[in-house]
Amino acid sequence: MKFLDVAKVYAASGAGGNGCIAFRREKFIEYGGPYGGDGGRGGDVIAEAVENLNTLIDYRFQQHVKAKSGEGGKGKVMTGAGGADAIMKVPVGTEIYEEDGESLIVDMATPGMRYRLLKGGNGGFGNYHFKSATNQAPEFALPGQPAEEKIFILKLKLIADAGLIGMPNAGKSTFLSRVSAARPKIADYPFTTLEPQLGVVKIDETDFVLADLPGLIEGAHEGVGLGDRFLGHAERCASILHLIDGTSDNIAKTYKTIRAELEAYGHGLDEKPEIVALNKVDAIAQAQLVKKRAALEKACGHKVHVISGVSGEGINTVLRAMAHQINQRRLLRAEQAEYGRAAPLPRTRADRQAVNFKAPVVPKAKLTAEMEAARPVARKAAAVPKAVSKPAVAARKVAVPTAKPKPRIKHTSRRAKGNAKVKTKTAKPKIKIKTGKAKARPKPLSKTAQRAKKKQRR
Ligand SMILES: Nc1nc2c(ncn2[C@@H]2O[C@H](COP(=O)(O)OP(=O)(O)OP(=O)(O)O)[C@@H](O)[C@H]2O)c(=O)[nH]1
Ligand SMILES: [Mg+2]
Repeated sequence: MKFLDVAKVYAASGAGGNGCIAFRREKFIEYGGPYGGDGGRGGDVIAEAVENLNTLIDYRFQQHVKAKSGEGGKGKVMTGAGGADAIMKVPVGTEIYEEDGESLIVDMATPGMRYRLLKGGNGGFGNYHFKSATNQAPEFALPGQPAEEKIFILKLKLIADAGLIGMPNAGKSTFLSRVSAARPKIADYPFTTLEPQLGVVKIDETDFVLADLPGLIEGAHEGVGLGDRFLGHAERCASILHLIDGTSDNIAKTYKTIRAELEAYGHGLDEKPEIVALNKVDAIAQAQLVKKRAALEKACGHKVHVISGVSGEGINTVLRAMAHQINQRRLLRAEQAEYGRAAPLPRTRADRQAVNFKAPVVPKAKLTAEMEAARPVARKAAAVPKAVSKPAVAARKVAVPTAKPKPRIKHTSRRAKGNAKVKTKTAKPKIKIKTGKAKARPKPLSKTAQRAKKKQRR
């Protein structure tokens, strides 16, 4: 698939549907009143970062993105259907700019991220909405809100962990093909690579994405050669591998030229940690190699790796140095994500005390001992409701156990209450129940006594 890292897109959201003017006309319903529904909402234009894309080529063929408009309202107070959103799928790492290409709107840096670029218009109110006591038959409705339109510039900055930079023919593509499964074009003429190539590298326990960028030459920042437009892809890299062709004559000058281009480009690229490697050592004599290496170390001021993309010499050492830098950044990002996360709300009392340092922090053991002492008193007080009168409280049964252990009363019949003695299901031990009411109640008469009483009354 062809690589495209800049695209211009004309986008428009959906307009809102118009409100409806309608009146209720039904048999047996006089003065039905206003009956027009609201218009539907227009669709939004939403950008979504997706993982399985690594080019903006789709926007070369589809430069216009338009969301659907909302439908108008209908009679019977029916609201119009909302318009569908237009989703712009972009590769992860795409930056979306205003039309000027300078003002950044959003950086779609994380997979699955969604951002609303344009808002759909709201639907207009139907005449049912304006019904009131003073205007019972409004003959007007509102039109839907208009759509928004805008031109966006999309710029893709590949999410690679490491980038390969250097002069044309330095052996960048050869190195990428050696360390990954990528198969970029390799040839002994300058500017063989015309667009960035990605490859996945595995060294020890680390996997990372390596980007092979087109070569830089003197004056690239002014547009010479392919210019510095692809350097944007190195901006997000944790590590930069600067390859220098060991077979060339003036190695120190080559190094300084590329550094000058990085500084001219800016965007923090010149401050990134850099690993310098002298390439094609298989084609250099040992005596010359020592001299060249010393010259390069003097120019860059730090260690220079000696490698060969063809023979594979020194490649693992360079990859390990890159992996170290990448892992360091990954750790840093993980830490930032951890500390940047909002603290959870305090749930327990101890948590709240930890947050609100003014609250006295009482040791838990001490607190429970005090509470234990206070608990029975509090329970007794709670057991007597205020609304109950004193005689009623007196009449309440008070069970006094005559023996231990204390049994539970499972069932008490009325007669048992009257007899002032209760037989529990467990039978033993016996419980005496003192009841004020029970004493006052007369003993039930026997049947013969009842008959005699009746006769007396007659
Ligand atoms: N002897 C030797 N030749 C190499 C080595 N690496 C690359 N070459 C040769 O150098 C030439 C250029 O290699 P590329 O990998 O295409 O160089 P590049 O940096 O990608 O060049 P551009 O894409 O034009 O920027 C090819 O002919 C390779 O065979 C190496 O380690 N040793
Ligand atoms: Mg190349």
